[in-house]
Amino acid sequence: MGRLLLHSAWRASAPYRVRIGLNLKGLAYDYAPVDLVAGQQRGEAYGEVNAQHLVPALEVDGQVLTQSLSILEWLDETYPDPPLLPKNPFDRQVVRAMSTIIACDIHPVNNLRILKALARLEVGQPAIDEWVHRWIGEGFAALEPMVARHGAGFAFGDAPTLADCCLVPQVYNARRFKVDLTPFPALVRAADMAAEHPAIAAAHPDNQPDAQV
Ligand SMILES: N[C@@H](CCC(=O)N[C@@H](CS)C(=O)NCC(=O)O)C(=O)O
Repeated sequence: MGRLLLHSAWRASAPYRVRIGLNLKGLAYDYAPVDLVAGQQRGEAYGEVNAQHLVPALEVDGQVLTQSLSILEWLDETYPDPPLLPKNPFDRQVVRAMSTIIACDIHPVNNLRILKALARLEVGQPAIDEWVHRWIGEGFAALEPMVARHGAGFAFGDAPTLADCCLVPQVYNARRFKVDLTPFPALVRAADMAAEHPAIAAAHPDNQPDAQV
């Protein structure tokens, strides 16, 4: 495999997931920052990369892959070691269910474009904050017993999986929006432990070339 180029934004959680996956696989990649605050993702140039105008996009020898979960599955199929999914089909299903609670049910309703659309409808900041807290809270309430049951250090078992690729960025995001995480001790413990893994720590927003800290 030749050059990997990740179109990313330092604080955005979907590219953060892919950075974790790339680092866990030990893959070197080039980094193309997309300034979401300035709206660079909506420009014509980035539209040529990803017609959905969202990050991440991963260029592999000039071929463009989009959608963080399917990029992570592609990574796992192409570079099976270390695996991002357990071997047993029921276990794989649980890890995918944990991941999709975050990637399909929490994240899409709190994405930048949704919050901007709410603001355009003249929804005030306190109501927007309530919106974000509600959907993260509902998703985490479902995830907490799953992590408590299946986690053994990491979100599922004792090694990083696809679930950690999704959980670590979502907990980072929840803290950024000052969500009260005390009702979710198992989930927070798993995310904080995963965040210390060197490959996952290297993917942290503050460690990206476009970080503004
Ligand atoms: N389902 C997509 C979501 C991608 C996505 O929403 N990315 C956000 C950043 S986390 C984005 O590019 N937002 C730009 C915007 O809302 O304008 C994936 O998992 O890749």
